[in-house]
Amino acid sequence: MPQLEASVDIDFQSDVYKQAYSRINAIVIEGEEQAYENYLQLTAMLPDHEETLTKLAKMENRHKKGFEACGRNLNVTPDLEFARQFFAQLHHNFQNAAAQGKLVTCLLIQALIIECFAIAAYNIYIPVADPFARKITEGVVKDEYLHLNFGEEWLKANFEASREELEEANRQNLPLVWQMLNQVEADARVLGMEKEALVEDFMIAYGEALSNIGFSTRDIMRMSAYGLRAA
Ligand code: PL3
Ligand code: FE2
Ligand code: FE2
Repeated sequence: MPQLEASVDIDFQSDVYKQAYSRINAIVIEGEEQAYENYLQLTAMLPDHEETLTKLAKMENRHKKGFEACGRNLNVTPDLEFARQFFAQLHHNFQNAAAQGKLVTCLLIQALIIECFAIAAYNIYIPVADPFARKITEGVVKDEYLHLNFGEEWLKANFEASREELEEANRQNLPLVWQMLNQVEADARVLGMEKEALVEDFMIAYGEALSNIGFSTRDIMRMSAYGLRAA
């Protein structure tokens, strides 16, 4: 298990580690902040689920605080400007969809794509994290499964009506994930995380989600590799 052994060799106080951490930590903080805002925004489109969505949003706010503490613990200042750029396009697509009342697209972006990205990243990070961040991340990742589950359940219950919009939203947004992974590849490796492992875990989580919603294996193969070759 190279991922587990790697943690022994990592110098969490080295300049190269802290440099990489300033960007990855910022990405996670910004991602949690946007997730918080996105779930609050979703309450307007899903008033029946207002209470649940507000709970999910509050979890995201706690996650953000947890990851801010991880940065402070290592004496790292997060590069938030970098992180805003990192999320700019996905953020734009969510806002655009929300402005058009495209609930299905918003759910695909936040509850499926972003949550699966987070689940993959956090699970890969846990064995190579410093002890403080490991504890925090273990708590966070449990919540992310609840967020993913919310999206899955709603989309499953509305599968036939959502199907076409899901396919279109997948086509537009999944290629962004591969681009984002390319952008963090070098920094993630410094933290002991391999891009191949991130891609694999993302594919598994996303494929399972699509399956739970009602897509066939054939659909999933087609959809989940969308844009991967160009990346
Ligand atoms: C929503 O709950 C969370 C949104 C956060 C998205 C995170 C994406 C992380 C990609 C960067 C890979 C390294 C992660 C390291 C973990 C501290
Ligand atoms: Fe979160
Ligand atoms: Fe989440």
